[in-house]
Amino acid sequence: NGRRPEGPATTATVLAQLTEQVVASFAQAPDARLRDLLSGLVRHLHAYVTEHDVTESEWSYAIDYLTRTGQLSSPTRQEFVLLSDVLGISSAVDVLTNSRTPETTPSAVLGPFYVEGPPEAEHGSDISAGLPGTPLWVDVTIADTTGEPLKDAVVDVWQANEDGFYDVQLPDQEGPVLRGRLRTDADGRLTFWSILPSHYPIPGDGPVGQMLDAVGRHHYRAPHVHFMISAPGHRRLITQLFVADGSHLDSDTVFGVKDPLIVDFASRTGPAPAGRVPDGEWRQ
Ligand code: MBD
Ligand code: FE
Repeated sequence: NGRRPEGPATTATVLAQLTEQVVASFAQAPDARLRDLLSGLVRHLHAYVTEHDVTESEWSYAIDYLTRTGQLSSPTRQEFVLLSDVLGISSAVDVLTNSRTPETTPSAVLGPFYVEGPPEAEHGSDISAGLPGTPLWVDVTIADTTGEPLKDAVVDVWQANEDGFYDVQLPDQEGPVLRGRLRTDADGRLTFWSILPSHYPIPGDGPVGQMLDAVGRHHYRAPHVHFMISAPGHRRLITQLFVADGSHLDSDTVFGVKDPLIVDFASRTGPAPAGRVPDGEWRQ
């Protein structure tokens, strides 16, 4: 930055005044929450550029980076959710959410690959449409916070394929696969066939991948299945279940693994539910 003739103390004073001026500019905001959030944002960002003595070229790089993050790399995908995820901000907001409303099963981050209105799936049906992979029989019971099974809960599920790609990432995939919407039965239960999810490299061809590479971080999420559970009169629960013998449980790139969400996807062989006879191993 070169020499500052007026000295650092003067610069600090000018900066502090600037911060207070901007914060004061929000004082009349009719929405108190908006005022607090914007004031806090400005305080933190001013402190950030000050502490790190950020240069104009660094700040314009940052703006260009965020601009690229917001650009569509495909018709449905830009990378702001992903950036929030790899910086642990999504997980921080999730921890706050969960601490406010302690659940029997913890929540987990939504991620960038939920698609509204997944196809309706029958109990016992196969949401993998015969894709290659280890067959997975999912049999879960949804209960309320008192442990009472919940009937007629709407449960959206989604996951990646054997190579770690979601349907929307596959150029040759027409329409949804490895997604479904099921309703719990009178016992709060739901069952379906899928395939075992594998560890998964988050999209690496955009600004987020560039940042991970620049700092030498790997791109992997631990294998997981997503759930979004809704029922009238209940808070919605968004969560994930992680495969206990999966990789990257300790180094999930979005910091999304919680111990109670790691479950045994037990190995089985032989005849399976819903009249299936898988060739080799299947999981439950
Ligand atoms: C995913 O599949 C995911 O679930 C999250 C949270 C972030 C990136 C990719
Ligand atoms: Fe995911």
